[in-house]
Amino acid sequence: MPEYTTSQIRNISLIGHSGTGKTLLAEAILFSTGAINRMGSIEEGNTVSDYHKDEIEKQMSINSSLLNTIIQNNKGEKLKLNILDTPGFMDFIGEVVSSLRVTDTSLVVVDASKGREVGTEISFRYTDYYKNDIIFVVNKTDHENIDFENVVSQLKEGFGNRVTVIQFPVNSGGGFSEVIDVMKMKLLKYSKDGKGNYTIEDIPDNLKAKADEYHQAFIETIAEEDEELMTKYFDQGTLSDEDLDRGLKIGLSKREIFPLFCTSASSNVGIRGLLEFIAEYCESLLDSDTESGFKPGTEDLIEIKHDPKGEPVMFIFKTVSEKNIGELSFFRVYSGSVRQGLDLVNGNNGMNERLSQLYTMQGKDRKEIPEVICGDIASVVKLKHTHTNNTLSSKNLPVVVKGILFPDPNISMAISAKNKGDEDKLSVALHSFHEEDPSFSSNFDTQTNQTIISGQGEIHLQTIVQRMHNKYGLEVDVTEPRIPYRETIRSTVNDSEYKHKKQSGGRGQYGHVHIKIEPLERGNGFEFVNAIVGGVVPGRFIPAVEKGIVEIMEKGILVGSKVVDVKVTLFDGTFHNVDSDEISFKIAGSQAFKKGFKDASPVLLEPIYNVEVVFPEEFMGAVSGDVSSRRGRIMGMESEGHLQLIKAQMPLSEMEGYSSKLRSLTQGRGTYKRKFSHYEEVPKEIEVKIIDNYEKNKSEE
Ligand SMILES: Nc1nc2c(ncn2[C@@H]2O[C@H](COP(=O)(O)OP(=O)(O)OP(=O)(O)O)[C@@H](O)[C@H]2O)c(=O)[nH]1
Ligand SMILES: [Mg+2]
Repeated sequence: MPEYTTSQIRNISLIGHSGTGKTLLAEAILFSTGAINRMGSIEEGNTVSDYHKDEIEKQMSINSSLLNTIIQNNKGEKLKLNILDTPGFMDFIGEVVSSLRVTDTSLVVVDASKGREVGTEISFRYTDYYKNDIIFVVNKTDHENIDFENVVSQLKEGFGNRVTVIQFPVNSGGGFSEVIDVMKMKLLKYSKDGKGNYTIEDIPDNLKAKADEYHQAFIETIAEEDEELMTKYFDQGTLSDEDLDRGLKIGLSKREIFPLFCTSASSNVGIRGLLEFIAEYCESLLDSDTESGFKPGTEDLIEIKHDPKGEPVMFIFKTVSEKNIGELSFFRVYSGSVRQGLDLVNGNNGMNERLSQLYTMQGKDRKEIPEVICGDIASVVKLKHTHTNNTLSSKNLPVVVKGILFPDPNISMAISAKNKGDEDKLSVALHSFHEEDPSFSSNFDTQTNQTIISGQGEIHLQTIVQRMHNKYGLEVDVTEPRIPYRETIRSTVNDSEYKHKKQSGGRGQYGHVHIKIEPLERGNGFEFVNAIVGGVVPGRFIPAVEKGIVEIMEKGILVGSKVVDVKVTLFDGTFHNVDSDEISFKIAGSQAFKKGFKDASPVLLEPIYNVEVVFPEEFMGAVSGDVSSRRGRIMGMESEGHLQLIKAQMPLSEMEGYSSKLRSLTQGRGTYKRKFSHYEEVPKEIEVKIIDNYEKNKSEE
């Protein structure tokens, strides 16, 4: 049995803008609590969390890592703290959202010298969906020239007055070592040896007024939570410690208060105070009653009680394929407990699954454990039929709990193996990367005959290509995908005739048709009408005529792209008793179509995407100018805090390299999403160029 119970487990995620110090903070937490006996550093590439080769090379997190340690609350009770350290670079947002799904509290880490950044805002936005409790951690308080109060007001501006200072720095800058706790109303003096211990002293006179002000603001935030507290506050001018404790817990869980701490991960200052707060006030799974789920295959809601003695229910939030052991699935238990050898059912696909070895994780290090209890996070090897976002549960209680909402991909590239013999390997690799990271996907585009990979940004795709090389020895070419143009017509041709006749000894070939070709409304595809009377084309050849037309439409006429939105009426023809056959009528149909199509004012259609661009407002001119230069139409603008949102429609053919352009225009702070909307005619002067190019390439081949 583990030495802790469900009420003694806390799960937190570290989120926020890249480079704010999440990974080093995690390292400092492990070190301060004795889980490791030496602090690693990002520069030396030896932190517990950033252990992958590419993370060490790039000195940034790419995957979320699971860590754990023991903390203690005021009563001396030992709690297990699970930590998910997530990457801040937005290309890896998939790792963030999956971590939010299984943690109750998120520490939003902010760089004291930079304040609120775009990654602060984006990661925070996702916590809204998963309803994580929030603690702000202003890290790097040891930087010179920081303006703590300005950082606090930026955070309040972005996230409201719920942002409430609990600890503020006394001596920010190089020698940072002292903070004032405005709940305890004490000065905490941290040791300078990096061990992270502190001694308690009274608040010096010159800081009393400031401490009082923050203290008062804290009490008022709590009092605002409900009427009873407000009345007490008005009557007594303050709140009792019990009321504050209770109000704080409720406020945290209702996201009505976002406590704020200041730390220096590199010198281990402020961390212990933060951990004491987490131990005292953060939720365990038992503080929320149930987990919402569905009866498999239906939309019938099931509420699963967070009951340590209940039927086992576990949710897989992450899959990693490790070199020596194969697939490792990370999960959280939401009810009951699970052990090795337990038989469960996968609610998503109905398959049975028996659990193999279970592990608790410290970065890359695994320790085998016999049991994982309700609320805890751990990993299991070699699940046969179970993937990220699946629920495994007791056969007595088949269920699918609310899954992770992975963001849609916003960039696509075409990929091919350099070595033709590697194509199977490539497809295995693509499948496995999607398993590991559902924010990445791949598909074969039959229109353009290309394998397309899609993800959250250029770096995301580059990282995956690099991993393919490292793990599978795969050499690949990555190029911009071909644009899936379409072809259609604008006018009607009443009579297009073609006679296919061949007399070359023996039996000849004969097929002869008259067709009418007319445009259909956009999106209506193809319609074929048989208007033959008197059997001038015998019934048995009519499907062949249609087939010939469909085939040539698939192949395309102008630039080899599919023809759409046309109606064809077969209304006349002739046949030969001996020579007519299906092939002849197929040829006649396709040639009559080709001829008529060229006379029916053919045009090219291009895919138009709905694009949403989010960026700080100071880049408005640059971003909107760029959208227009890409033939984009701005459909609307909204602002959210100091962020600007542009909604536009843009042709796919103009979006080449858009994400890197947007980054360079906005100092890395702009992001965008895109989704296919519809097809539209290509402007004439551009169409001419596309057709010329196509002809040129064809004659070269
Ligand atoms: N001076 C100072 N440097 C810090 C502190 N915390 C982190 N750093 C440095 O800041 C850089 C980024 O730290 P990381 O811990 O990798 O930041 P991160 O938030 O995990 O970054 P991503 O994984 O890219 O999101 C490294 O060079 C750290 O050594 C701190 O408190 N003070
Ligand atoms: Mg990191």
